[in-house]
Amino acid sequence: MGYFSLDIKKAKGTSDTTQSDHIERKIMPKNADPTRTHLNMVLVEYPDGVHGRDEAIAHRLNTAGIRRKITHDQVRVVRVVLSGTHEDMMNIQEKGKLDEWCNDSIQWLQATFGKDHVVAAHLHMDEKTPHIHAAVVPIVTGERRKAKKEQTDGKRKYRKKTNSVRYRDLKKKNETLETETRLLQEKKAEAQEELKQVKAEIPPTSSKAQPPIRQPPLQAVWVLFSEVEE
Ligand SMILES: [Mn+2]
Repeated sequence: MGYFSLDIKKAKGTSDTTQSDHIERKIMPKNADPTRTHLNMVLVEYPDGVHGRDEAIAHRLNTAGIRRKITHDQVRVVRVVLSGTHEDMMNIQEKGKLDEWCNDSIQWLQATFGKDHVVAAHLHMDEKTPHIHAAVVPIVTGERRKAKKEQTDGKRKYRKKTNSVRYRDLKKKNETLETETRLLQEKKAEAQEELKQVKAEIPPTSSKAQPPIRQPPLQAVWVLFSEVEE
């Protein structure tokens, strides 16, 4: 008996372009065999007008009805790689069952993460072992499990501050601002003093701006050279 392998990673940043370029072979990875790249397959159909993995991710985010702004630190896509041991995958391929394996894998992804969230999937045949790269957009329509857990645990995330707490916070904030103001005033006084000293050290003649030296027009220079040469 062999193993099925599942690798799940969140993509960092606001787009996953580099990863898409590798998956779609716009950038050829060193370990890929270009003579077999034509065997790679797109396993999830894109909506009309959507071309490729990047657009599919963006399209899902734009059409999922998200009402709140997505912050820069929120995960936009989860990378899922499905494969198996080399022996098993070769065995599946030799028996002509790779299509079946792909179908099963896509069905599992859709059943697990929701059909609309599985926005892209590519079968790679040009590396050592056949595998699928899937892109899952992690949108949750209900409450997040973590938020729900916090509520049941009794620690509400946004508790209203009591007036005494607010008074303490505001007092501290004011004190900080006063200190910052004082420091800035001191800095300003120092800078002004320095400016005065430097100004006093400048000799009076050099303070006058020199008139700019006029360069002859370029064409005139060229004519001059031609005349000299001929
Ligand atoms: Mn790959």
